[in-house]
This record gives sequence, structure tokens and C-alpha cells, in this order.
Amino acid sequence: MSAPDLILHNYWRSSASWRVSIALHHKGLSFRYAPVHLVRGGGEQFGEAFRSINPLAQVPALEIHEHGKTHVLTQSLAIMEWLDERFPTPSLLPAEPFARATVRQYAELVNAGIQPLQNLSVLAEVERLGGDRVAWAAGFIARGLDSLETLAARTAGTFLVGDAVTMADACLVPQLNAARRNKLEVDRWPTLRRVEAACEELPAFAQAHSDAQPDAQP
Ligand SMILES: N[C@@H](CCC(=O)N[C@@H](CS)C(=O)NCC(=O)O)C(=O)O
Repeated sequence: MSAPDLILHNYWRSSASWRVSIALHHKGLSFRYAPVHLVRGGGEQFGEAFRSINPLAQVPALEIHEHGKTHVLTQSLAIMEWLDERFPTPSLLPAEPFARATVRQYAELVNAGIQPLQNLSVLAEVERLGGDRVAWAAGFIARGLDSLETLAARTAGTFLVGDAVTMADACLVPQLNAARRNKLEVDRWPTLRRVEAACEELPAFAQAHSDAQPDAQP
């Protein structure tokens, strides 16, 4: 089966896009990178061109060109699930059902329980209402990662769930980066830090790192 032509619409600092980038690199897939600047000029995500790709005006979006057809997937977890079904090796989910559900539980903890509360539009609204955006984001990130630390201490091997990289690890690494950007001291999460260090040894994680993206700014 020939590989589809893949285009990842991304912003270098987007933690949700970073997850998909880890998954693509982990599976050794080549893809084109289409930068979407989330800040410049009020945000390219709100322009007509990008809204025709994702009406929700968020990255990531993965364009898939195959057999003369184009599909667009958004939502990083749905994209990673599709990648795992379409390109099963190496898998990003364990085989055992309870372990699979645990990986999805951790991915959702980050995806639904933390990241939406630190999203750019939400922080802009917090500021508009007179709040402190860093204090707001840091509070929710700390609460979520404290809980992930407790859970992961029971399931982690080299990685968050056992000894193979999963979608949960692809969610963890960008989230810890966001924690640092929001002035949190990450050593309070020793299990998460240990797993992050193991991930950082892997080429896929180095290639997907925000600072290594073509649109990264110093
Ligand atoms: N649940 C979505 C979250 C997507 C999301 O929030 N993306 C952020 C960047 S990490 C975004 O595009 N924000 C633009 C904005 O807030 O205007 C996913 O996992 O793909």
C-alpha cells in the first residue's frame, strides 16, 4: 500500500500539534509542514483559508491526500488514533485492553482536563476579564499534572504505561513544556520527569520538539 501525502498544519508552540508530530515521527512517516501563525496579525487560524481546513480555527489539522481524494482530520487524539490504525507499527497503544484504556485516560486527562484551559483564546479571554493569565494556566496545569503524577506512579515503566511509547507520552512531553512556560517547577512530578527524560532520548521526540520546527522563533 503506498503512503498517502500528508500535510500537518501546525504552529511550533502548539502542544496539541506537537503530539501529532511525535506520532508521525515515531512511525517514520514523512509529511509536509504547513505553519499557521497563531499570534501574528490576530492569528492566521481565524483567516478564511485556514477556517476552510478547520472551522474551529485550531491546529493541528492533518490533510491526507490519497487515491485522488483529500481528507482532513482535526483533534490530535483522533489523528493519532487514525495514524495508529492506518500505520500500526510501531503502535502507540498497548495490546492489552486495560492498558489501552489507561493510555487513553491519560491522553484525555491532558487533552480535556488541562490543555483547553491554557489555550490561547481562553487566556486572552481571562486577560480581557481582568485575570492573570499565567496564574490561571499554572493553576490548572498543576492540578492536572499532580493527578497524572499520582496515576502514573502506579503504571509507569520506562514510559507512562509500561515500557513502550504510547499516545499518553506524546501528550505528556508538550504538556510539561507548557508547564515550564507557565513558571511551574516540574521536579515536583518525579515520575513524569523520569518518563520525559526517557522520551527525550528518542529521535522522534527530538524531531518533534517545538524548538526544532521550521517556524520556531528564538
Ligand atoms: N483538542 C484539540 C485542541 C486544539 C487546540 O486547542 N489547539 C490550539 C493550539 S495548542 C489552537 O489552535 N489555539 C488557537 C486559539 O486558541 O486561537 C486537539 O487536541 O487538537
